[in-house]
This record gives sequence, structure tokens and C-alpha cells, in this order.
Amino acid sequence: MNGDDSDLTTARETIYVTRPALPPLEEFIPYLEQIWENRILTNGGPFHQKLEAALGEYLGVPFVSLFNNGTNALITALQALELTGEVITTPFTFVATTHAIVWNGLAPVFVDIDSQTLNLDPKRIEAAITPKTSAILPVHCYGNPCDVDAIEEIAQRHHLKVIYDAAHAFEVKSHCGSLLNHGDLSVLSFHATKVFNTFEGGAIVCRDAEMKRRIDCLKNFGFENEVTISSVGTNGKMSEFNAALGLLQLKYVDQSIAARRDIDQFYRERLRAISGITCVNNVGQQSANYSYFPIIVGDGFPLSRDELYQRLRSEGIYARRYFYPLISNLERYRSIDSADSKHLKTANDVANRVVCLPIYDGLNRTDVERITSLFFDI
Ligand code: T4K
Repeated sequence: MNGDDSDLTTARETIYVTRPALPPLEEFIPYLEQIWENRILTNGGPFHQKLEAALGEYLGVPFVSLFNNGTNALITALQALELTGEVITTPFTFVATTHAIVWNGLAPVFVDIDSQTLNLDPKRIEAAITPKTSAILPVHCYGNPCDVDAIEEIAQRHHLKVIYDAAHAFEVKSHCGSLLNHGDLSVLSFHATKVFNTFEGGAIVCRDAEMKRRIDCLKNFGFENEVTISSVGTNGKMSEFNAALGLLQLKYVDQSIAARRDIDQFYRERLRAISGITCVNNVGQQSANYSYFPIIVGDGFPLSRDELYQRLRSEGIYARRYFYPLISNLERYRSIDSADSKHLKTANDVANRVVCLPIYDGLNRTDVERITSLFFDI
């Protein structure tokens, strides 16, 4: 795993920031038997087709194109729109968002975030638009909706494409239904650490059949048919194994989100009395997925964010500082003009103060009491 979660110093059970939800193993066996029987393992087999249809219906979106992971889906989404030049984005995200821009030979332009939503601040976008700008790539960070109306209005006025990184926004609804129906494309991740997982996986949500055809072609090496290869595509296909698991996971995902909701509410009750700790609100959601539980460590709290993080670790609680370090401060990106911290004050401040506490289906109220009791003891 990527986090350094190995130096456990306590005999108490370790609590990780997340644990993947899995269906009962015996329910997956019949799916495996079908795969073994028909020997279709990948390349758009029956489970792949069924999962695309089932997700379209479940999420209330017109077209879904499955991928082997969210990063490949992001890279392909940008490629499908034939972008050029610069792409405006947030630095407060997982590094895959920015990497996807660079993989396409495009230049990321960082814009600061809003202090409430922790997403790209629409009020600052226009100042970053240049004649080279071709798109905006906002992220619904922690599943909190971006200000989609303001972003759409700016994009229309400047003829820009909008691709939402919706890796955290599975089944999030805002004031006008599924959040995934905004922008030209939305990209999901079905990684093990996500609310809905297919072990590894992802998807692009799009609005019309022609775009889906184009995306499906790009994720399959550019094959139009057996003899025509129309573009420099990649191999982004989801296997039958992952698609079959996804179909089964769909049966349980509502239950899983409900379990997360209970944990989210209990954390809020427990932490309400702790001065200097702010729970990030689920802003603008009609229905949330409770994918993360971020808190902001303010000056009124006796420990700094990093001291709190270490204290939790020493008790076997592996919270994570998503998203620190800020992408614009990484060696690879810090020389970009827009990476200058004086333009990214909110993002820098939040990245230095945030901790995501454990939340997943399977964490119980006793675990939350154990985690939050540390805050009372400080
Ligand atoms: N855009 C955004 C906004 C994203 O957040 C992400 C991914 C992407 C794009 C790209 O999507 P993918 O290409 O990944 O589909 C994790 C995930 O690897 C990554 O998917 C995710 N965002 C990111 C926020 O978190 P790490 O470095 O925190 O993973 P890791 O391995 O340290 O796991 C965290 C904890 O989860 C572990 O301490 C224990 C638990 N865990 C993890 C895995 C993999 C398990 O219990 N079982 C497991 O199999 O990045």
C-alpha cells in the first residue's frame, strides 16, 4: 500500500483510513463459474456490457464507458475532447488529476480553491483563462459538489470544455440530480479505496452515443473494427472479473453508503465539542456518499495537524492527510507559474491543516469512540 502504515507501535487493532467493501464471497462464485464456462475474460464481454447498463440506470446517467482504473479514464477523457494548450485545474486533489493533464501533453494551470467546498473557486477561474486555455478540470473533492452552475456559465462564455474528476462522487446528487450529468464528461474511480469498488476500475460518463463510441475506441487501442485503427488509443479496458464484481457490488452499495452516513453523523456528534476542530461540511449535496471524513485542525486546537496525525498513528489509527503535499508544491510541478503559493493561499492552508479520519462500511461506533476519545484526552 502507498501509505507508510507499517510502524505499528500498539497492541490495539489497527484502524486504517478505509477498508474496501466486499460482497459475501460465496455470492461471487457463480459469477466466476460463468467466466470459466464461457471463457470471455475481457474486451467488452457480457459482464462488461451488463455493468455499463446497470451503472447507467443506477447513477441516472445516459452513457457509461468502463475503464481499468480512474487514471486511464481521466487520460482518455482529456484525449477524447482533443484538447490543446492549457487546462485549468485545482491543486487540492490526488496527483492523478494533474498527471492526466500532463500525460496528454497539456499544461496544468492551478487555480485556488473555495474555503467552503474545497473545490476550484469559480470566482478565480476567469483570471486564469488565456488564449491557450481549452478546458477546465475541476474535482468534486471528497464528493462535495463543485459550483457546477458557475463553472458551466464561465465555460460557455469562453468556449471551454469541462471535465469533472468525479473519482469521489459516486452516486452524489446535487440540486439537479446526479452530479455526473454536469460538464462534457465526468470521470469515476472504482479503486479498492472508493465507495464503490471493482478492485481496480473506473468509468467515463458522457452525454451522447457518438462520444461513447469515440471513448470506447480510444480505450481499445483505437480499433474501429478489425482492420481500421483510427486513433492512438490505449488499453483501458475493464476485465470481466472486475465487471462481474461491480455487478454484485451494486447490490450492496446503498447499504454501504448508509453505514458510512451513520459513521459520519456519529463523528460530527462526538467532535462538536472539540474546539479548534472543524468537520468539513457536505456542502450542496442532496445525497452524499460519505466517502471521506475530513477535519480541519485550526489554531484553537492544542496540537498541529502533523502532531495530531502522529498521535493518532501512535494509537494505531492510520488517518491520512489527503491531499498533502499540495500538488503545486511537488518537485515536478512547483516551477509552473500558477504553482506559486501566493496565488493558492486557501489550498496551501487546507493542505496543511486537513486530516481524513477513518470511514468505511465495517467501522463501528465503538471504533469512532476510540478515535474521537483521543481528541478529548489532548
Ligand atoms: N482522481 C482523484 C480525485 C482520486 O482521488 C483518484 C484516486 C484518482 C483520480 C485516480 O483513480 P484510480 O486510478 O486510483 O482509480 C489511494 C488510492 O490508490 C487512489 O485510488 C485514491 N484516489 C487516493 C485518494 O487514495 P493511497 O496512496 O492513499 O492508497 P493506499 O494504498 O495507501 O490505501 C489507503 C488505505 O486503504 C490503506 O492504508 C489501507 C486501505 N486499503 C487499501 C488498499 C489498496 C485496503 O484496506 N485495501 C486495499 O486493497 O491512494
